[in-house]
Amino acid sequence: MGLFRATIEALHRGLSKTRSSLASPLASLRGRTIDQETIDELEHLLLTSDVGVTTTEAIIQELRGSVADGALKDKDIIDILREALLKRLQGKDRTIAVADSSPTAILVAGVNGVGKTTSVAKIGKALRDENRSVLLAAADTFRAGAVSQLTTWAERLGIDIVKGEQGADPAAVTFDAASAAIARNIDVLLIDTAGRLHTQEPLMRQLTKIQAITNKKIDGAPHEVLLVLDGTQGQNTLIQAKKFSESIQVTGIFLSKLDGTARGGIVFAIEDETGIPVKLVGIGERPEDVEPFDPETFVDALIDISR
Ligand SMILES: Nc1nc2c(ncn2[C@@H]2O[C@H](COP(=O)(O)OP(=O)(O)O)[C@@H](O)[C@H]2O)c(=O)[nH]1
Ligand SMILES: [Mg+2]
Repeated sequence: MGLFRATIEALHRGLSKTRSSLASPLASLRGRTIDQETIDELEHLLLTSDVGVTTTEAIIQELRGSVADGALKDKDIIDILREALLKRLQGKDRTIAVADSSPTAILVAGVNGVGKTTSVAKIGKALRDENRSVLLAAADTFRAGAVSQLTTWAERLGIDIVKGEQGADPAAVTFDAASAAIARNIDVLLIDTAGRLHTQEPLMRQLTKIQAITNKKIDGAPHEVLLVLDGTQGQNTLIQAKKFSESIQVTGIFLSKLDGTARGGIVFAIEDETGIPVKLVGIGERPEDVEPFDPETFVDALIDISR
């Protein structure tokens, strides 16, 4: 789905905190002879930027070999790192899946407060801006105020919504919304769900049920199951990704709040540890603050290649 356009300016703004943790110290390594000592410093830098042990070790090990071979003598440390980081992110399908025949159903899940509802609004707006018809399903019937929060977004964005009473069965709301999506010939159905902890067994089962109901109503649905992870939560997100994957088949990650963290490096840890591609990133609270995750744009913004 040619959904989103990545703009380096927007990401650059959003990632300003991450950049201060990674790019500034990185800049001080610039111009230095790349020897084992420089590599040591780079290793420390990557580890403190939440890039994670797996990615850091993989990159550092390769670089040590190249230093020993004398292959890096005349190279710029930034170019080398850029190449190494990009290599880690290559070969993943980051497109948003689309149904052969409408509607496409996108299920959005995650723990409390990570930005699920906001992300649903963001995706809804992006789709609507491309003249696609969108329907929201307010399947978070658990938390007080959740339905009205999504309803407010729907009204602001001029998007239709299907909802139930607070406390209603979210699977029933999903069923109604899927039926409406078919009846109204909607392009994309976006299903917002309640936040839940992976320790809350009944709630996790409910999510499995929502997924199953969607599939029963719409062929091949949900076409995307996006897990929203909060970029400010660091290593905690890894546990969430693993646990949710045990209940539902997560097809992509929406990494929210990248504007609020100095830990953009978490993208590498998430992909290395879970194998799930980051597909979209949230860089603010406004509905337009969403970007597709494009490795090149992201790495350039992260290490500030353009300045
Ligand atoms: N800075 C920032 N805040 C965000 C982002 N996405 C969501 N939020 C905020 O996070 C809070 C929780 O969002 P909400 O969508 O209600 O989370 P939910 O409980 O997962 O549905 C709200 O204050 C949002 O405005 C983001 O990308 N950046
Ligand atoms: Mg919500």
